[in-house]
Amino acid sequence: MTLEQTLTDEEKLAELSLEQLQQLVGLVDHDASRDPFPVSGWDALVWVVGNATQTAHYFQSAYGMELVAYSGPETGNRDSHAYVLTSGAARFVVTGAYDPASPLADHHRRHGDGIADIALGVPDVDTCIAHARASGATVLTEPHDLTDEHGTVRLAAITTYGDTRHTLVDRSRYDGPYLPGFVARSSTFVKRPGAPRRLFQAIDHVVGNVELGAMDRWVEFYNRVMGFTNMAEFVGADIATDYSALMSKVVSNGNHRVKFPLNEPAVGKKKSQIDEYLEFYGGPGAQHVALATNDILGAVDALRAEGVVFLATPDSYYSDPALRARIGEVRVPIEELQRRGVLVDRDEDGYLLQIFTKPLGDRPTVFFELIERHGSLGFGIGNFKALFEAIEREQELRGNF
Ligand code: TYF
Ligand code: FE
Repeated sequence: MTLEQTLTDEEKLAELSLEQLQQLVGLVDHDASRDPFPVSGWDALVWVVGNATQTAHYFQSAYGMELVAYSGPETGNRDSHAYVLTSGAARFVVTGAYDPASPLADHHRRHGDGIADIALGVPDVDTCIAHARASGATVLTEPHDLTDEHGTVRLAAITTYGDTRHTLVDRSRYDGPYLPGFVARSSTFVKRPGAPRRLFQAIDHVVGNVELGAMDRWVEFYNRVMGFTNMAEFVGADIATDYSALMSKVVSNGNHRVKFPLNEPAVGKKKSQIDEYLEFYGGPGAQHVALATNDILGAVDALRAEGVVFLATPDSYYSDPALRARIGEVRVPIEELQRRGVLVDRDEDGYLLQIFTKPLGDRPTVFFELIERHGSLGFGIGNFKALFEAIEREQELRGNF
């Protein structure tokens, strides 16, 4: 298939090709001309944390991200620190209160470390906002321009689940390092000799946890307000109570760069991992970010060397004959996956390799997934049983079950 797509600026900067993206994140062709709310891709994940200075350090030292821009008291921002980090086309903005009266301090008091803004790149902010408003969305920030010597960015924001928002960003007339108010800043890190150039290339999906009974409402929100369509993979009531304790559906934008699985708790014998999240995050929010990599083995090794801890996968997972038969041949011997606890899933389109970290911060809330796709456009449904058992073991260690 040849893709009639254009690369985003972030992808061009990261020297990624359409073919690579097709493999990495399952990019598909899409005619945006009849899209009521065209989305080009991710703009940034904006984190609110208790100590942005140290989280920015962690994302560089452990996750190999590169610092590219900064805003803080020295640049005239008396409210907060903000560090802009990239890895390939992925952009994180890590923010934390400087002024004790900053709204970010309140956000952190309520939610702990988390993702406050899933910002999306759009070619036309005003068209999106007009459609969102007409569809009943709450507009948090009206379309407006921010200008400096690098040009103009047009922005607006709408609300989504919990205190999470989607800022819509058109940076086609801007060539600064991030936004007006930010200055370019580069890492002071010296990478370990032999460390991979970057551990992940793009964001694959961001999962939202919503309250019991709210999943379908949020699926419908993304359908109606943002023109997102439903993807095939879902966890229905039939399998939810057996082992997963959650129900899940996935929506995506036209070109599949942006994929949002949405989970709600299922009532089962144990307290759902989604209930645990909702209790500790203080409501709905972003549960995990899947980072697309073309070398999950190298990434896991590099992350482990920096002390990142992943969920353990029991050896029985790899010796299960049913799994072995279903998985068939993958690009490395199963033993290489087993050594690292990497999970495999296969569907009619191909296979994927994935692994999950433990929660990143002090609360049992947001965590990362690493995903290496080989044709599969799914989310690893074949791994849900093994994965959810691993998550429940952690929940029990925390005393939340
Ligand atoms: O995004 C997904 O659907 C997979 C599976 O708590 C998943 O990564 C779903 C829920 C969850 C952890 C992983
Ligand atoms: Fe996932």
